[in-house]
Amino acid sequence: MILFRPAINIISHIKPQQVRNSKFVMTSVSEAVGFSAPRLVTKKVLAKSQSEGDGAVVRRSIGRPELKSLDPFLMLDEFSVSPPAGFPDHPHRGFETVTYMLEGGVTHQDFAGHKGTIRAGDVQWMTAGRGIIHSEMPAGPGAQKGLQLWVNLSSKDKMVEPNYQELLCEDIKTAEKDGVKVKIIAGESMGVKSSVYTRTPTMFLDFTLSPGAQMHQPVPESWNSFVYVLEGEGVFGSMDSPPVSAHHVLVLSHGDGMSVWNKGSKPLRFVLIGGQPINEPVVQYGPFVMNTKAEIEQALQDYRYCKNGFEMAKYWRSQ
Ligand code: FJE
Ligand code: FE
Repeated sequence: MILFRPAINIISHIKPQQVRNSKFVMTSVSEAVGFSAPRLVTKKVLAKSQSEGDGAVVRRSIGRPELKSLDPFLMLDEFSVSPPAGFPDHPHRGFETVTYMLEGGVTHQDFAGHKGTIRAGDVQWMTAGRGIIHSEMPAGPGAQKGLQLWVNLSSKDKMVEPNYQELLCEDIKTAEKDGVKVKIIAGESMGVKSSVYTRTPTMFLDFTLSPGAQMHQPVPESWNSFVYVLEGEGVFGSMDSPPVSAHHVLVLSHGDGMSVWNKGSKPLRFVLIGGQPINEPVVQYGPFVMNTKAEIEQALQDYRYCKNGFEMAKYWRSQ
């Protein structure tokens, strides 16, 4: 399969003047890379701070009223928790939570005795499946920061046994070329593959581009995808689009890949997340995400009476 072709579609709308003057344009057309159908930005939303859990602050991007969900994604929060704030004992059913630490650490404890701390650069990919009750609390003084993504599960996976995949920073594969660094949390970039198993096929890439750098990342054609900007400013989708700053989410159109340029003077850091749509009805009631209202009623009953996956809840409290 040929992933890269000369970017006729990208080059065509650039004036010759720009090509000569801009250091961001390749020196010859043969060096240019692009896609037969480049993904463009269809929606840009600022993730404003709000409070969540017990005194925690989150910038919600996916999941806010203007962007309720983007199949298979239910929520993306950029969170900051300082003691005594946190996310005390709460349940989940029917989806996965992916916690990726940016600064500091978060300690999690669950009702099955699973306990641990993830720190900057570590990721926890938790499949709640039929049920988890856990706490997620700051691991040290001051602000502990990260991203939490909720990935839906298809009806056949909603009631699977809960599972954890934990990757320490040093176990997360990276690739680097021409001023572009990428941490491959899920999926593949620059020929490097993550070992994380995603029940819902998902890509989760953390890119840092030096000033002047550009990159072109293939994304499976039919997947939904979005960018969340963490630091700096980036030009996404097409070369002549306006730069986008931190805390914005960009929904991308369908296509076979996305291009980015760092035309700023500071490093640009963003995550590119994509997933295969599940195309099933979604009924969400807080931390329970099922296909029907009846299944939500069932989840509430199971939680209340400690049944069907919530057995361990009977006497458990986090320490
Ligand atoms: C939750 C409210 C919540 N974003 N980011 C309601 F806050 C939560 C929840 C989180 C969460 C946890 C971390 Cl560590 C990071 C988060 C929301 O736990 F699950 C419901 N239902
Ligand atoms: Fe949780």
